[in-house]
Amino acid sequence: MKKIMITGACGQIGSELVEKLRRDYGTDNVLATDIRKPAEMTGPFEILDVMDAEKMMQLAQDFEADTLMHMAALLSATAENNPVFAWNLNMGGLMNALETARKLNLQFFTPSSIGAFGPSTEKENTAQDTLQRPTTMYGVNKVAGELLCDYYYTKFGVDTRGVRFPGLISNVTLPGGGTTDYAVEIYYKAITEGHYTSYIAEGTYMDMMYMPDALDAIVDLMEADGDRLVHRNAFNITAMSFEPSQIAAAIKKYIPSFEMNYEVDPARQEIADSWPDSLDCSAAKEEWDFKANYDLDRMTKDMIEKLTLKLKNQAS
Ligand code: VAH
Repeated sequence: MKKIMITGACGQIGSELVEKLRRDYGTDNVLATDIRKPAEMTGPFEILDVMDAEKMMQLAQDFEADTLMHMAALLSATAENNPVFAWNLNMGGLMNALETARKLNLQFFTPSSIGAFGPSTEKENTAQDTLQRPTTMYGVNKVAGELLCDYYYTKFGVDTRGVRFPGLISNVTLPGGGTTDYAVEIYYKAITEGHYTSYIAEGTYMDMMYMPDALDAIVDLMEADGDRLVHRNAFNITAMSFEPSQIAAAIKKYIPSFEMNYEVDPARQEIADSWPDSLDCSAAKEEWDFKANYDLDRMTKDMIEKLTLKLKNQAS
């Protein structure tokens, strides 16, 4: 990777991915694109609606990109509320990105998700290769996307790679429209209000990961020796699996007065119930040495330290 173009650069992953890649590869070697310009962006930026195939192609060509990271997509809860729009955007945008990668011979990354599994998949230690019958539009998009990316590799030789992200937790950009967003919101509320009402029920386990580990995984996979890859789209990866009362207990270690109660959102609970409780990541470990550095306690300590500072600065 030398010159990287990113779509969805203002999203929860995209916004931090741009910063990491600019630190690692040089600011001018990373072109950030999104449908609207962010309030702050130092470095190359272009407005791009991923449904505009011609502009996507033009931007990648003018930038002389050698890598395309396609991060623009609707997340699970939003997609479930707008299924036709979600299909058109998630699949139309992905097809435009894959066609750009094919025509310009770009290395390609796009994320899949634990949402690519459904209720008929084994919940514990979900295998890399197993049944994938998701019951959400987001999951249908992710399975179709995995198959499309593998097709572009086998049919056209595009170097496509992807990971199935668990819920991602970060202290920079709030997620929008996800089922796992509760695991981010809880930290903000713990600091600002000392209380959180969880829309996900107690006992609902989901795989999760701190954003620094997610960003490292993207770069490690993209820099991995392609000859080692048996799988490509997309690798199971996770760092931890927890349910709401466990993250609340982790927060209480640092904010003893913190309290949580539950008001379950049936729509997002139904999505969460259809996903695995824990993933088997052995393929990622064997094929490109995946590892995660943050567990629940280390992440919680870092989240509370960083968010306390950020929210204090915002208030001043
Ligand atoms: C969502 N954060 O909740 C995303 C992610 C595994 C969850 O795909 O939709």
